[in-house]
Amino acid sequence: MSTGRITLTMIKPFAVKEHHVGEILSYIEKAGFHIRALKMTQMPMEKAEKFYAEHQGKPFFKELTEFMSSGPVVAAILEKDNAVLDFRTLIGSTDPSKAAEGTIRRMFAKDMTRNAIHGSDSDESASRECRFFFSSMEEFSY
Ligand code: 3AN
Repeated sequence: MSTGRITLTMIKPFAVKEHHVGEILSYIEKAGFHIRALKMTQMPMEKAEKFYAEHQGKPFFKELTEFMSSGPVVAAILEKDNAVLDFRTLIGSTDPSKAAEGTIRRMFAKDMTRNAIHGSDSDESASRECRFFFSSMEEFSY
């Protein structure tokens, strides 16, 4: 059960290339999430493989890591009550054809790989992923 106040998101490369960063961040803030940290960065292949280590060996791993290292992502630490679950509701299903109306993936995703945005799947993943992208000096409570 995820009850913590923190989650990690990444706006994925094609959504950045297609200029959806501002609109997606706007949906996130309007849904009540507080941005504690924010950066644009590009993961080299080894970093993408580390971030998605739990999926190593799955048929989509190579496509996923190649895509995620193909261009810049926008990563953010988000804060809200029940952050992990509420954020996964806001982004919608991994498969955009199954994502509910009004979700970020329904609006911006192209397919399972290019599904626009990442959200942590548990409090434990959120902690690991936040430290993966940000140092304590890059995170703010204001
Ligand atoms: P989510 O991002 O919804 O938590 P995960 O953690 O199961 O989904 O998968 C991580 C990422 O791997 C997804 N965002 C998606 O880009 C990719 N992925 C997952 N399952 C598939 C699949 N069956 N085919 C292609 N890509 C997939």
